[in-house]
Amino acid sequence: PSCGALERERTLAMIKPDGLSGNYSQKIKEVILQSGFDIVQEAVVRLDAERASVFYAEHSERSFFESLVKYMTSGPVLAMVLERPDAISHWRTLIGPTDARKAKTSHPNSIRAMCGLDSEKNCVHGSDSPQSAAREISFFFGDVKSVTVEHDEL
Ligand code: RTP
Ligand code: MG
Repeated sequence: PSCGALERERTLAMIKPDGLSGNYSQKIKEVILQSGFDIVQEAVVRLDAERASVFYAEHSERSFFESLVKYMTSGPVLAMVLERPDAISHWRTLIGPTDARKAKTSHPNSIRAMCGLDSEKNCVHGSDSPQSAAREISFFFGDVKSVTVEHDEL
């Protein structure tokens, strides 16, 4: 249907290990709810190196990859499915630029300005496209469409 801006959309948000250990979850959730998102699903997850590498596979050739995997496995993360119209780009705008140091000067009201440290330890993640959102939501919460029921369970 062509309901445009009113159509609800889902994105995958994550509070990274530094955000959780720094006790920013409540503050970040307040921003989420005040911004009109519903938190559809949430889970605290501990990623191992293999899972973190799969999540960030698009960066596997980058010089920062090893350090990124170490960071993402340094403690548990909080994964959330957020829903509202235009959820993907709205959440990306709220979190601010990748480099939290830049965020503090150019986007002082952003979430990364509030709880991030530098270009790696930036406390939150957001899907960057509908394709990424679909992949990342199934990464954490499973793909409902692909669930199969064994015949003898029926
Ligand atoms: P994210 O995927 O986590 O939401 O972040 P993003 O789109 O803003 O940035 P991206 O380019 O996808 O990078 C993924 C994560 O890798 C770490 N990073 N470190 N040391 C560095 O130069 C560097 N660059 C990126 C950050 O944790 C970034 O969020
Ligand atoms: Mg990214």
